Amino acid sequence: MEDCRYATLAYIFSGNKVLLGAKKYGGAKGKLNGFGGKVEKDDKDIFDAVKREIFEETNLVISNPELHGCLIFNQKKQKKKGIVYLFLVKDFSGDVKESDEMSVEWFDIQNIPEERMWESDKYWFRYVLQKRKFEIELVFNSENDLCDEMNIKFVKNVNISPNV
Ligand code: 8OG
Repeated sequence: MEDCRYATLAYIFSGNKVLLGAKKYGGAKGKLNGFGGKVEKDDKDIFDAVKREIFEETNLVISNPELHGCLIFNQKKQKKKGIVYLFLVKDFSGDVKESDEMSVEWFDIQNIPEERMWESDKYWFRYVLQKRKFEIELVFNSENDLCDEMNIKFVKNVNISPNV
């Protein structure tokens, strides 16, 4: 069986704003992103996992996360795959508070500094704002910094791996 690492990633919307954060340390330090992280063994499913991560990283309690995307990351020289389930969130309560791990900031969706995001997000981030559902496979070179290939498919419903 393939060795996969499963994670979640959520974009929280309020009117014409989206909540983004930047990691405060590690390899992704300073990169603007949605909120999420590894699916843990105690999570019931990916929906439970994304709720937990959002609470940990933003202090918001969310409901009805909508599964809108699946990002499949492949590295050329490794068998290991990363699968990230992407969610849109409109229902939440509580006050946004930043964590030790990430900053939090609302951005106008017309005015997002995309140059502060991961390089390969340019292939799909616009579809998040358009609220389209998609599955995308990104193949990285051996240095794991450049995306050499990508395949995107728009879907009615995002497929969830039975192994997650
Ligand atoms: O727990 P951990 O720090 O590993 O979580 C990583 C988070 O980053 C998780 O929400 C999934 C997300 N993520 C990747 N790769 C990429 C990427 O290329 N672009 C974006 N926007 N997010 C990513 O793991």
